[in-house]
Amino acid sequence: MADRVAVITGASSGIGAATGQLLAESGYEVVLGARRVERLEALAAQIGPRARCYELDVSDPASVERFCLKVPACQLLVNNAGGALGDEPISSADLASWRQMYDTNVLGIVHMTKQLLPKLLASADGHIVTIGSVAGFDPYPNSGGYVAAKHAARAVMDVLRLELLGQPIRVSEIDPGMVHTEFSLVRFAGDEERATAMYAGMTPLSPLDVAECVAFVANRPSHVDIDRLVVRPRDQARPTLVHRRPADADVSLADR
Ligand code: NDP
Ligand code: 8X3
Repeated sequence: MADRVAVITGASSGIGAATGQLLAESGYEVVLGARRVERLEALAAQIGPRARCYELDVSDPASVERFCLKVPACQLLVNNAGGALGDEPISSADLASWRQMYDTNVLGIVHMTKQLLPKLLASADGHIVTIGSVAGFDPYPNSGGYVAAKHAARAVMDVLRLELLGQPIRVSEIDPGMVHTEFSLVRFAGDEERATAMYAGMTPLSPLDVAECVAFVANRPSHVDIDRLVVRPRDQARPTLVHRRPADADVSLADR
């Protein structure tokens, strides 16, 4: 396992950072990518010699190409970079945000796959793991751009699996429910009060909970392809159905 290389996008925070750390601990060499390089460098220093990091904007094909040129070989690609922007209804959709969410959550997967697929196949045991979301199969109001993007990300993974049948590569999707990361802070444009309120009275998943799912999926024997893994907090049955202890059941996203 010591010579296996994993590329993790969006590794400067949350699920991506936890995945980088855990995969390194389980024997991978990890190549970390994100736009905030100083954060990547801090994480890489913490992980030690098993980690390298480079600037990466998955929505920019030139940035993806530059990044991937620095990765000579690769067995595992974790498409994690992504997130939601805003919580307005479709009637007042901010199209710039919709484009950015599509560029990052969907085309980011395509750009990374196009660049790394030859190396993944050359490894004779490649694996693409994408962090989707429960939003990718269970729509909810006031996040149409994110819901649509995660549905599209799921479609991309499903088509890839069909197209790559017979090749030495697995295609997996992990769909988390609520995870306590910077996700809500980004969605609410830095409004800490709203972001904190999202998790009031309930216990969300931690980034490590999801990283452990990535490691589990990646570390199955080569012939075992976990197509899809859905993981939620016990307190969340559907995106909009969250159990909250009454004392602090104060929510900011309309119908949660
Ligand atoms: P965070 O906001 O904590 O992390 C998001 C990561 O994505 C950051 O490292 C950020 O890095 C990176 N990123 C964003 N845009 C780009 C880009 N254009 N190019 C490269 N990296 C980018 O959130 P999470 O850890 O929660 O999110 C990780 C993934 O998990 C996302 O795909 C999200 O949709 C998904 N998810 C999250 C859930 C949650 O409740 N938190 C639930 C279900 C799925 P930087 O800004 O430095 O580029
Ligand atoms: C985000 C998960 O439950 O907040 O991808 O929609 S949820």
